[in-house]
Amino acid sequence: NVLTLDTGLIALPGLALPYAAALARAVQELLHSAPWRHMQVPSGHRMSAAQSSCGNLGWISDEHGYRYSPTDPQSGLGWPAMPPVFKDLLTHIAQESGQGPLQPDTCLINYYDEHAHMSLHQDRNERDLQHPIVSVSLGREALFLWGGATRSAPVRTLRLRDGDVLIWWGPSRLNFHGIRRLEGPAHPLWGSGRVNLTFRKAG
Ligand code: MD5
Ligand code: FE
Repeated sequence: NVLTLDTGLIALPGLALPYAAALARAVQELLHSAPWRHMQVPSGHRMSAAQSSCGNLGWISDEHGYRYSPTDPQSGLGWPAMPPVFKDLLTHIAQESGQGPLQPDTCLINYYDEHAHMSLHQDRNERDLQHPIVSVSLGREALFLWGGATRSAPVRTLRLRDGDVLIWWGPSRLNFHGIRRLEGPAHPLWGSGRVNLTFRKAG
């Protein structure tokens, strides 16, 4: 079941549901070496969503700005490897979507509690913006803000549910987007929170 939401944006609702338990175990495991942290942004504020990363690179932010780093600044070590279940899921996503091959070198893991949000922004720290981005939603439902090529373009609100997979490329790749807030009932694995896995080829 592949839905076209926009030019360069498709959704595969619930595609990750069969992987939910294995994904939760893999996330909990990699948090032992790269725990959740609330990164500082150049304005000096800290993000309300907590983050971790795995793969050859990890997305980081500090007083100097946003970038990808081969090491976790908190440990000084490399990021945890991409867990096998992440790779299995990506293979499945590539098959079902016809997008691919997907060759991400990083997965950013965002954690939202009931107070967290992510303001409208563009993702432009990746070296080659031609590669698609894959997002996997786990846990509680979120209101996703889907804007346009400029900050002032109209913004639609989409609901991202447990197990939903979205793929962005081409004309949608630089669109403004964000998370307004979580909604709906608690989740059996993630409680009142939500986890988003964002797979990118950044290097
Ligand atoms: C989330 N994460 O649910 C959101 C949604 C982020 C981020 O936005 O940067 O961590 S993933 C939505 C997304 C990701 C990458 C590109 C685009 C949307 N896009 O080109 O619109 O935690
Ligand atoms: Fe983003």
